[in-house]
Amino acid sequence: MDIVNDEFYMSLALDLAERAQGQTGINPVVGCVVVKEGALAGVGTHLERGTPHAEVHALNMAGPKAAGSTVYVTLEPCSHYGATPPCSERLIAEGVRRVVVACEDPNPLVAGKGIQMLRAAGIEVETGILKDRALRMNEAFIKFITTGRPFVTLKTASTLDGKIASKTGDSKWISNEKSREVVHTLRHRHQGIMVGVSTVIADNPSLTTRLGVEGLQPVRIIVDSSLRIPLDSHVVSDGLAPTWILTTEQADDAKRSELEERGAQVIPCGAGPRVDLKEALLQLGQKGIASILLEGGGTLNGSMLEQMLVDRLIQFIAPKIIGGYDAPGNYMFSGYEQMNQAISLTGLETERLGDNIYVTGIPVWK
Ligand code: AOF
Ligand code: ZN
Repeated sequence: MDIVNDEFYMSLALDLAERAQGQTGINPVVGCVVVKEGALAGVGTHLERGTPHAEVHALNMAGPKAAGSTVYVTLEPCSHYGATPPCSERLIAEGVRRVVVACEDPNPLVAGKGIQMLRAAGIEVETGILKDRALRMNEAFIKFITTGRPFVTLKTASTLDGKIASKTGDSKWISNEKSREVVHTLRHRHQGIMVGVSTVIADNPSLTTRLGVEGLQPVRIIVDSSLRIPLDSHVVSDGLAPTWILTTEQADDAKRSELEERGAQVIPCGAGPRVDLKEALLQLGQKGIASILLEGGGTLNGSMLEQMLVDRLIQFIAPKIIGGYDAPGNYMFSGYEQMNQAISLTGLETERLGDNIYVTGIPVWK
């Protein structure tokens, strides 16, 4: 049974924010709830970059009821002039009595100044209500706004013995239907999906979001050092979502033109011979990508891990053993000599999805 208190209203604000994950681009997801004399007076969500912030929608709905109200907001109200005027000024102008905030805005333009402005105007401010959930929801925004680089979630689906395909390359299907539905939800919530060209050659995936309802289509990002990608592959020819190909300055000009004629963007990252992955993430950040779902294969996963470029790891594990000395694994790299050098995960979360196991955690970079 829910108890009506600060957490009750903040969890509604967090639900509103969470439902908009994937649609705000490099902006955070933010929810806001206005409560006056024990009754809901306004609700709002930030919908899209460049459009009004959550507080504005909720205050507009509340109208004159905003005066003397309590406002719940999942992220510290902003203090800067961006695409819109500062929300803190608006809250002050409305005569709000109390503001409850889940977490501070890590944007250096805000970073505590919004809360200061509210307090200086005599508004009671409480912070930290359901903070962990609020931080988790905006983990990509937090990384992006503080580093300029996208948050990378590495996702794999493997057998119990850590294989992502059989020795002949068969991989349909390792995980169950429920796990695969979750993957489409993950795609919906990320701005880019990244794979290596070997995956495109082997599986010819379309890398689109397919949900029971309409989903968002992230940019398809292919790591392809020598532009081996077939011109008739789905990602180049189907036009269902933008396709960006990361390559090197050594890439063949003729192949590059052929890809561009078909609508793909070709982005050189470093002098070669391999794609400079650090440089790639920097360029993707500059192009407005704040979150990436890395879907393999094993070699690209391994390189990204080896270079400490992964921010979250998600693994779906199926209760199957396929064996095969040469069958590809989740994370292929030369590896470490000692167990104490192993990459370890913190903040572990697990869930049963039918007979599959979902595990996620954050790699600890020493
Ligand atoms: C809020 N409420 O709903 C959001 C906030 O480009 P702009 O003007 O939309 O500014 C984006 C920045 O504003 C973003 O980086 C973050 O600091 C804050 N987002 N703040 O008070 C909101 N979406
Ligand atoms: Zn704002």
